[in-house]
Amino acid sequence: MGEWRDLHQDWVLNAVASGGTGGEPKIPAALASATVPASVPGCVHTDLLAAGLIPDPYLDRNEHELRWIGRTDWRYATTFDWQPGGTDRVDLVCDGLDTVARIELNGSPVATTQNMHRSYRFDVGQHLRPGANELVVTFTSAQAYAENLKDQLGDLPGPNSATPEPFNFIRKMACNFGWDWGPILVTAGIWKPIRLHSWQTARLAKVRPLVTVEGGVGKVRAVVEVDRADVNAPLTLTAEVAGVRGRVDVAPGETSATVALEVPDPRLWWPHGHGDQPLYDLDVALAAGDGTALDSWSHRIGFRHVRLDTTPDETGSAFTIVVNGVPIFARGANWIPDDCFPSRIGPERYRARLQQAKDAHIDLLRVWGGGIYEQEAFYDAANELGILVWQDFLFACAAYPEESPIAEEVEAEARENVARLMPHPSLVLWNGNNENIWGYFDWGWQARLDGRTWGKGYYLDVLARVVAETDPTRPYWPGSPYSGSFDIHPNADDHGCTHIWDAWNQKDYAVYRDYVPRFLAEFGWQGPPTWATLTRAVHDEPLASDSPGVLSHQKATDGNGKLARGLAPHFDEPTTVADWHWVTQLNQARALTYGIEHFRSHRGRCMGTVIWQLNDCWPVTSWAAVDGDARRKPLWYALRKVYDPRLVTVQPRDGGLDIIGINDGAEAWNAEVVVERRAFGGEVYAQWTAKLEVDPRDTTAVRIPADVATPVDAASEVLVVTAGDRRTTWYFAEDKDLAYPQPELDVEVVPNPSGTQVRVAARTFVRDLALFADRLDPAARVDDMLVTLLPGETHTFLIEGLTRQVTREEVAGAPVLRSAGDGQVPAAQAP
Ligand code: BMA
Repeated sequence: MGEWRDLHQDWVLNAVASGGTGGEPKIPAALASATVPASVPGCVHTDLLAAGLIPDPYLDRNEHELRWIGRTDWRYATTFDWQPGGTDRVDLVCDGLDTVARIELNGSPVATTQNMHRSYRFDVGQHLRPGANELVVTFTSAQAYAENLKDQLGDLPGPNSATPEPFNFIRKMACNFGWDWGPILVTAGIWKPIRLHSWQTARLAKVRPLVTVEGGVGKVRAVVEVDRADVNAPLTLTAEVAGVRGRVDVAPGETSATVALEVPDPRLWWPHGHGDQPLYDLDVALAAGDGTALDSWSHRIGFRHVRLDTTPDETGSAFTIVVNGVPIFARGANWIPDDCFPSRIGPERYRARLQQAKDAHIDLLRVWGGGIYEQEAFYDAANELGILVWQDFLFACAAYPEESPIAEEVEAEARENVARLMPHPSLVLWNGNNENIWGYFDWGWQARLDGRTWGKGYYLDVLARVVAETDPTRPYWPGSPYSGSFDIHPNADDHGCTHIWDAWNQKDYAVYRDYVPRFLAEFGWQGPPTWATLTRAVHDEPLASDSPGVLSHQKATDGNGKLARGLAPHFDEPTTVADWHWVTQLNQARALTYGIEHFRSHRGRCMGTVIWQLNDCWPVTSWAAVDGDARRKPLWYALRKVYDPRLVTVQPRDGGLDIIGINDGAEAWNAEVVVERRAFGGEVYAQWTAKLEVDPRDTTAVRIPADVATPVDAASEVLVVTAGDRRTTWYFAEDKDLAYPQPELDVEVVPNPSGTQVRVAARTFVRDLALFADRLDPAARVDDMLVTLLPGETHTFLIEGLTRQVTREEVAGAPVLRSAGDGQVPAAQAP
């Protein structure tokens, strides 16, 4: 068997040159001659931070002082002892180099690379020597490389950004160049493992398991490519899964072979909520003709069939993910890199973030095209948790050149990553790009392009071909949004997948009801990060929604203006930073609740909602549900409610109000519905009951009688709709026009073995009661939020992670305990 050896020790780092243009800051004097201990895997920024040489780029406005790092060339060097082991080959294997690298071993050039998204293997036997060896990897400034290529190929249109950066001229995580939620931190470094691999005779170069289910039979074709040191050696290849074993001979000279296995009646893998996630070990082994083991490969796989249903119908064409024959309504979220420095993201963090997604009933994550093909641990967690993964190829919001060297890099990167990720049953869809076809249609690109390439060849040809040749078990779709044809607008409501951004950017979330997309792959609303996260990152005195640090942690064009204009139709203008923080967060939760309830009520025609976005890469005001310090924003709690597989909602339809029961599960849902129209004061003005019967994976509408649905005083009444153990409320006016009573709450703090309980008894009607545990202790979290109580009702919150005892007085009011309208009490009534 071959032998692997990590080369992760004793690295140091030096700045070697400033590749910057245009008067950018040069290397600070203190760093110019410094030799810094380097972590491998890792990156320059985190090493400089660990050495105390730069301030934390995530804090205050530090990011802006650190632009020089991305404009500098960096040299990584290590020495290691090596003794010849008598093997045929010794390869240097680099799982990930970020990005423009020159590798030298003992002073001899080994290779140059220019793609963060690929791995590399080089035969270095001739450069190694017994005893001490020196390995040097020098990174050219990615910024300078991209700017040079842009100058060479000519600029291409990108997003409507105030600071256009050349991210489309380099195969590197695009959002490192800044995004409307991310800072500009252009990294460099050995971001994944780097190792020596010594091997003999032959090795497994690539294993592509084609896994599907036909007629109840699990079919696995392990398609293998072999790398030979000995061209003439006879080899055997075996593969085994679920006790079924197959073997083929690989004749001398042959470099590929396939083992086909059939597993009768395997347990099927399902997204959560639809079934279990059984995983089977697939073991592939390569041996010499005499039976000596040479190499092995193992991966957990899952048996499931997937297709994308895009069948034309009377209203357009569908976009439905069908797993094991069952059309799935995707309750999704978009995923961005969880850190600007992705080498910091390990298996535990991936697992925790995906668990947060699952806990909010999210069953699909879309890995967005401005980030990375995520690390194995991401997909492993998705396999285990039953979360479907839609993977974008890495193109976002810009025209991309189809010329050399980008074209060759794109194809190589696609071939490698499609093969790398195909063992994962969670991966169900490959998508060509994010918003580039839309950009071509609507963002004025065509005039600027004047006939030059922009990526169409990738999306319609290259990537489609790579998926079809490498992994024909998975569907490919050219873009998001895309209608399926260049004759139909890419963002057409009736076809394919859609993004809705006019709500946030120009209009109001009320316009969500003007759309019934077939599959909504992006829509979102901003809100600030949690208070603990904001105040860890920003130390402005005084802190305000527009103080310098807060503004630097708001990257969207006119983001604060949009937050304010988005509040105006719904809430009174907040006057303190604490009220701004609470009300903008609440409005974010309201916006997505409003949209998702509407879209899910059209289940059937619409078969998915993928919110923008689950997570953040640093502390920032953004569309995320979970902030950059992993804390859950009110939106997360709202998602857990509206993504409940069984949801009851009230929707205006045809001049009246309908109760809609939505059932994503495989069992019928039958419940008695009780509708009450109540005054905020508690009086019941009308009551009506009905039966709600919802078939599996279906919706049912029940019309509320007009007299029940019509208020006497729109400002002070609420419809309370109970369906079995689910409840929802409907209001006849916006918050700013509602006459909420001043909340009267009896609060009790009860220490408890699993945390601290806060029991809140409402003497008045209280809407969207929220307890902000992070205001008490940054380490604390609360189990629930946005709870509506009728007079006389009680709710108990559980706070976990408190590092100190808290008192009733601390908990009982703002800023810890908040509710809708509590900051809007007219000044005359305020205490
Ligand atoms: C879409 C996304 C992202 C962006 C988001 C918010 O355009 O694809 O590029 O961050 O909207 O503006």
